[in-house]
Amino acid sequence: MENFKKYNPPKIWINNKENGGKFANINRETSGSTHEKTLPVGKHPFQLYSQGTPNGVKVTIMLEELLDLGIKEAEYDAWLIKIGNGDQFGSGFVEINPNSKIPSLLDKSNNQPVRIFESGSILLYLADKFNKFIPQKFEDRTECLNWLFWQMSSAPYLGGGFGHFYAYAPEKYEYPIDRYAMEVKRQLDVLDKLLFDKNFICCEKYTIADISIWSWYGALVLGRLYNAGEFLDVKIYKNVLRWAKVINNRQAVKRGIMVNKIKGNPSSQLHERHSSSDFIHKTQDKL
Ligand SMILES: N[C@@H](CCC(=O)N[C@@H](CS)C(=O)NCC(=O)O)C(=O)O
Repeated sequence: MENFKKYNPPKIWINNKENGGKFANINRETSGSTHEKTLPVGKHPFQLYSQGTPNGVKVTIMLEELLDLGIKEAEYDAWLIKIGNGDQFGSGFVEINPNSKIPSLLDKSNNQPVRIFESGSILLYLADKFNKFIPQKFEDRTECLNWLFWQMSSAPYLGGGFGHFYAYAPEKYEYPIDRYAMEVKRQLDVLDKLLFDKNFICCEKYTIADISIWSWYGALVLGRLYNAGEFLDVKIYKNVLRWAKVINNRQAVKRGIMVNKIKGNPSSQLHERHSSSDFIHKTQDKL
């Protein structure tokens, strides 16, 4: 293993060095806020504090889908939390999510505002609240939740594992890239087999399972994540690709992926969203 630095762990790990990784300046081993910062609050029932990452877009896609069904109660203000600047460690954000990760949502439509964090929990909350994008039959709901939980536990291998070592680590190391590439390809194979004779992840309906899985694995096969499409040879996952393209064509998805986006073509970025008219003059990034 020539290109892998040898490391003898000390008895007790101490954070005493700059590791040079992309997020080294914001990573800490302690939780809690680093500075006082009140969060802005708009006029809509939902206040979203997020950035347009794969976890972030799950929520904006879901809210835009609900609005496309004519559900006005799903109107929202989306505020940008720049995680690269450490906004997730502001006191107001930590009150909503003590784990300091985007996305985080506040539902002001009740007497007592409700905080919701963890993208899977947010999707489930919105699906249950409006009875949409989740099967009603108990057995079907369970199958939908199987895949929602599958996504929540699988994506850290794709993002925190593969993406980190392939795209963000200061140097490329064969051992972790091999380990996580293998696992990500296995996950893609799981999905490809599942979608062989299906249009959607579960119960022949578009649900929160599709939204959550598309935001990571759909983005990956469409070549939008880590520039890794060729490396992972994603074109062999034909069923995943077919499914990803169908979802990519939904109007709510086209809008959802622009919200809180800070990368790519500037005209595809909507840093804050307060009204459906904010999308006018915006264009989706090309595949
Ligand atoms: N399991 C969480 C993961 C959220 C997460 O890792 N968010 C990332 C962006 S995709 C983040 O906020 N990173 C900032 C940090 O780690 O400080 C979820 O699905 O909501």
